[in-house]
Amino acid sequence: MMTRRGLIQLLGAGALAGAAAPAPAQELDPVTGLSLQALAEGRRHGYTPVRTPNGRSLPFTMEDGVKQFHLVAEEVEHEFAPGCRARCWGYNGVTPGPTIEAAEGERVRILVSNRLPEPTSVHWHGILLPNGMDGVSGLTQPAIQPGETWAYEFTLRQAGSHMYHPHADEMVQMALGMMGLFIVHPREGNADWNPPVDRDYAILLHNWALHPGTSRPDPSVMQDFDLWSFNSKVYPATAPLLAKTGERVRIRLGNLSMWNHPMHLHGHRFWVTGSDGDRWPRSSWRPEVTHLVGVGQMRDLEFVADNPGDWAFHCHMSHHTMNAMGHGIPNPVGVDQSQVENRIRALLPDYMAMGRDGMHDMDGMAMKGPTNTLPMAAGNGPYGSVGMGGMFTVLKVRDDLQGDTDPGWYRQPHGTRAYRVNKS
Ligand SMILES: [Cu+2]
Repeated sequence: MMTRRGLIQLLGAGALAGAAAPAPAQELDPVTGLSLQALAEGRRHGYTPVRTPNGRSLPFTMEDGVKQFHLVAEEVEHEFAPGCRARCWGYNGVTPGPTIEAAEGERVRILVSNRLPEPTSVHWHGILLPNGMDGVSGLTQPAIQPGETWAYEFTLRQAGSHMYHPHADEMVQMALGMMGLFIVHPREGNADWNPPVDRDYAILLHNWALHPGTSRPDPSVMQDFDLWSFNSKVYPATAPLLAKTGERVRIRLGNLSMWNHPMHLHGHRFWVTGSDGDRWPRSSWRPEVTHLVGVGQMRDLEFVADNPGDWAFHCHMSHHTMNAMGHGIPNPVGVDQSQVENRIRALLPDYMAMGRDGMHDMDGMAMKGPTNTLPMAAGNGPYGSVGMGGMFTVLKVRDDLQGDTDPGWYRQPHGTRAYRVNKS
């Protein structure tokens, strides 16, 4: 008869073998779109795996009880939205790099291979670790030279929302897209994280100086950026956030851009429940509809999706919900340009006099920009142009949501939509 101790040993060995053996890492669950590996880890530790809109989690292998990841720093071909591509830098073929997910208490090893033309390093932003694992080139380690692979290894002593990014030529490497999310799930039974969420989204906020007509982000720009992104995508290419009515949702927001972003959610009140510092005590949670995510910060927003509809979620800096546009131009609002338009066309054949009555006509339908350049605002909703770009997406709350399938546009119940009073 098997002793209790023997049974535990057998189960332990089985669990280890199961984790180490097949690695169906890239195989996706058809219902949620999450990887089978991430779902299995969530079941094992009792958490909901994180969803990275327009992105994915980094697969791992188990090596002698250590959860091992491999990041490859390299140049990547990236599409911000259809019609706009650029040569960026990232990890494993994408920007932002894949999301690293692990559980509180686990030991992780992260191999970093440098396929860039210059030295790099990786800093684990917000993670408590030994000094020599902090990834600050020159200070805590020599830089990782092109062609080299280095290993970082540490035990996760905390749960929370964190990030990773280079700490070598940061200005250039981050401006070109090198960054990623590092989510540490709470160990099972950690009451600080109650109630658990049904959907856990994670988004990195960033800005890019991809000047009209070019295809390589310009790292020298400090303020006047051309593109503002969620996980390196701009609206209308940002994936919608989905929730079934009644589900508890978390949105983890990290900001590695050069601006602060007041993030605004329509139709719901959320609670700010934590930062990359830690899970906040319940007494510090507060209800908001707009919350500032400062440069270098992370914030966790949580709410119950109790209001069906298509709800805007966006940065409230109005230039941050725009795609490429000129700054520092003369103000055209209210100026009759009809006499000068033809004279300018003699010099610039495609010139369009615009902006007299506002800039709504600068959306994708009306205006064609230089090659590889998105219109300032675009996106079509059920009632016409949404006239947005950049840091904008839609939270879709539905009673009958099926898995992670986009349910299309919301059908508002009769008599619940704003209505026209007179014809113009
Ligand atoms: Cu913003």
